[in-house]
Amino acid sequence: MKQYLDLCERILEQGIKREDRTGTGTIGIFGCQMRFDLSKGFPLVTTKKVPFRLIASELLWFLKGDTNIKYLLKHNNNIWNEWAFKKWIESPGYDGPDMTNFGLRALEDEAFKNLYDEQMSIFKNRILHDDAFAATYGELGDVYGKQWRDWKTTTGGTIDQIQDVIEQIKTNPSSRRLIVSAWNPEDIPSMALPPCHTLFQFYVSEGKLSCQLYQRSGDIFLGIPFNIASYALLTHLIAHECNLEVGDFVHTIGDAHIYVNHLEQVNTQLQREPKPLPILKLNSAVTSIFDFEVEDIMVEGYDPHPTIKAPVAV
Ligand code: DHF
Ligand code: TMP
Repeated sequence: MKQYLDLCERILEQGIKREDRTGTGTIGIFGCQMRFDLSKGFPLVTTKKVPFRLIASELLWFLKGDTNIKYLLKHNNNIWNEWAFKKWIESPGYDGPDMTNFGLRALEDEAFKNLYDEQMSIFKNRILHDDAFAATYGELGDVYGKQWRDWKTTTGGTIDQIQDVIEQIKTNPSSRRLIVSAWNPEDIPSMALPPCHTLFQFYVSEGKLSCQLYQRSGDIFLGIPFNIASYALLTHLIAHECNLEVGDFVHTIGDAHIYVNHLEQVNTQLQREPKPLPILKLNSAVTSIFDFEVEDIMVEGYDPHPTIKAPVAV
């Protein structure tokens, strides 16, 4: 994972300070690329503990075409809660205490944080136990899952981009058009967060499947370790279904930034010695990418340095 640590170092050295949408502040650069040879181990950051289970359940959620956080909550995965919660507190149906700007306020005000934790816990409970509530307020809008599996066409039909790209990889592997796009300009206004991983392309050569992702915006400390592992896993899953070996995962990032309240955490990581990469194990009995469950996906030999906590900018 030297490339990830090199990128952190480069942003610390060359990054320009900028204000950002969340009001937190970042230092960043524009345009960078990392390349991971997936045959040399699974690229899960080792200089802090990255919860792989959450990455696997999030990817399976995308692959199911699901855009409601209820599935994630059932899998004890809380990584998308804040963005659904934000839609809820901004809706006319919400009549609890004022939660405006909860992300930043919870960091600065202990009493508010308790109030926020309480409201978030009520929200999560309702998503899990009240189907009608979940159907409306668990929805993140037409985010990844929708665009990947169920892209709306102008003629009233839909396109399953994942199914189609797998079919093309199997039947026309030398194609230069093996692309999936999550960026649907018409749908952007309905999304809780416009897709950060916007477009990816596959490439088959010498029996190996490679993937390149264009990510428009990357939170280097929190989001990027998830994104690297998620696309590495997706490449493995598709290679598994298509009887190919894995090649490279190429990760291209547009706005690559470190939030100013993650600087200490990034420095802690840079002081740590990277460990050997784990190995990914897939249940070989599962053949279709759409049939995988979390239990069918495991990493072996993952022995990371301890967790480093950081607040997520909402
Ligand atoms: N917003 C921002 N500002 N950064 C993001 O990385 C981000 N990622 C999103 C949605 N919005 C975002 C979706 N992915 C975490 C990781 C990925 C992610 C969302 C959140 C995160 O908080 N990870 C923690 C552990 C979380 C846990 O254990 O529940 C970590 O330490 O990696
Ligand atoms: P933005 O929409 O203003 O770019 O904010 C999105 C933030 O979330 C930005 O810091 C990038 C980060 N992010 C990731 O790094 N990876 C992800 O997968 C997602 C969803 C978000």
